[in-house]
Amino acid sequence: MKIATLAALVASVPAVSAQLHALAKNAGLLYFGTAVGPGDSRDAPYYALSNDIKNFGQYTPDNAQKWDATEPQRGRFQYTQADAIVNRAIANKMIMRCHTLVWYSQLPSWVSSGSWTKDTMTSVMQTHISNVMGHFKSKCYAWDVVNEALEDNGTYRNNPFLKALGDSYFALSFKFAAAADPDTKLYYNDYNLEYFPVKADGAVRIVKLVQAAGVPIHGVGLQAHMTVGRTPSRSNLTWTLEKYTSLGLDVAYTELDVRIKPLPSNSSSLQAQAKEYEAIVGSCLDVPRCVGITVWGFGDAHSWIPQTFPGAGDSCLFDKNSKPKPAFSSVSAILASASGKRVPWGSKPTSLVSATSVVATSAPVVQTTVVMLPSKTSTKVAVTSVA
Ligand code: 9MR
Repeated sequence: MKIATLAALVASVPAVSAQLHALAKNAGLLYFGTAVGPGDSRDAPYYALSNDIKNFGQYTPDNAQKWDATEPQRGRFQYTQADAIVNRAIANKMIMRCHTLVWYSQLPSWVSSGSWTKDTMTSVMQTHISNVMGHFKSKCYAWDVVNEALEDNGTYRNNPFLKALGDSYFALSFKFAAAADPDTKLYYNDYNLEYFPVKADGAVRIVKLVQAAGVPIHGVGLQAHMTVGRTPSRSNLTWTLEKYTSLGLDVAYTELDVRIKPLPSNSSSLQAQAKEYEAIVGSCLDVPRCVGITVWGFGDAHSWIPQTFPGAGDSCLFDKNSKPKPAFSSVSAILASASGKRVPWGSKPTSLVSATSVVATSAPVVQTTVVMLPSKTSTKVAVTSVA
């Protein structure tokens, strides 16, 4: 789409009446959500927006459910911060995506520096997963069970779990998770799957390992920490999402933001950003089993980007004063354009799930046929930065 056309589209959507979650639901998604954290309430306009279910129907805690927050010392579990977020979601009648259980980062030193055998690490993982998931049982629509287990070249990231257990830690994590809460959707979650086909295929390998072990896995979360000027096209993004739906899984964008560099942003970089947000949201709308979209914070004053990527920022849908940006309008417009055209996953007829003969029930989906996707050229984009 030409910039002029996009600008016309953007201008045609009155920001005040556009409400992301409401539009997403009308478009057949389960939710449009955001990450939330303890600092949110210090910014009144931001906090008010974050509690507005018409815009955000789903929360992910940014840090409160991570290992260092929930089990800082072995066997000592604490949930105060995470409970506050979950209670907010319940009060607002919002969906919770819960995040995350087995991850190399934000691990307390007793785990990262411990010396583990196969048996002791198995027991540590089982204790952690069953306590944390047990505490939030039946409150989480989905859990990111394993997070960021891949390097960008598709090899397994070295971490204490891999070191002790080899690649058996994937199936074990999902097995313990399924036992702790059989009614939640269990996800593998990672970044740069959108950029690097070799990394996306690494996630396929992990999914297949878990499936081959006879253990449930329900979804792949694509974090979508993107960079303006480098976001793949809508059709390439769709192609990546279909790698996972063809295995009988759901997909979701779980941590979306599109950072701008250099700063300050200007009207041209903000329009480019709007177009890239539109492509990402559009790709989710193109895939029947893409269940929802979560942004990793929605205001430029609250984003993690400037601290981690100096010189980059302005990555969100709202500016530093919680005013909607062109990207908010383009996302609203693309969601509005899909209104009524997409049947939500779960109630849609199986025929909509293309040739993958899957059983569409609320129970884990059983794949019965392997489908070869039409080959498409993927844009391999050179990125030097990682999320
Ligand atoms: O938003 C989180 C930030 O506050 C933390 O400092 C950071 C530390 O790793 O983690 C951020 O969240 C990450 C998420 O849990 C996993 N994907 C990448 C996110 C951004 O770093």
